[in-house]
Amino acid sequence: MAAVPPKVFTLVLIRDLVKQRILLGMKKRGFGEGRWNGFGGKVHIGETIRDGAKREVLEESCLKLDKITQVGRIDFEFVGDPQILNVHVFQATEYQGEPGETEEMRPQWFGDNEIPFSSMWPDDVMWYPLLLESKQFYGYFKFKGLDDILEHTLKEVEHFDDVDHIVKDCSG
Ligand code: 6U4
Repeated sequence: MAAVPPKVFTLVLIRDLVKQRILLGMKKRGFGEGRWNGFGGKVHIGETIRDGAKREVLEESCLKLDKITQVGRIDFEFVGDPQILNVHVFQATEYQGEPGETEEMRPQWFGDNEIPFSSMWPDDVMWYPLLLESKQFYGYFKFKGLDDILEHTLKEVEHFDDVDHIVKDCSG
């Protein structure tokens, strides 16, 4: 049987390095509903991963980003689902506009020391420390359901695969 190609996603964390705070959104619907998370979603065919990330931020938080930097790559596996999620994690420290609530997300700033991990995906408490220390990382998390992590790996990396090529199919 042919392997199921992974699905490519983005996740963007907007950080205010001066005020030492991070912008998260309360996911109001869909995958991850009821959890605080960065902004992002599926990359569309015909756009680059980087452009897909900026598009999702605009759609979900009303903020326009110019420069975003990749800080992480995380692969998620869910028991019983053969399709792996490849999530490209970016950071932005500058933006245009003001955060605004949308149909999908309700944005809110949190101090770097007050991140609401108990209302977030359970992997986040493991890798946010690397993000906050400006380290680049690769993670793999195997979930059972939406709450239990059965296995994981997390390591620092030097570089990432290209995120500026046009995505030609759902697997990037
Ligand atoms: P639709 O409903 O088609 O608009 P779309 O906005 O394209 O969906 P969405 O919102 O379902 O995609 O994307 C899921 C988001 O959740 C992505 O930003 C990746 C992120 N995500 C998925 N699993 C995660 C996890 N375990 N931890 C985490 N973020 C996760 O921090």
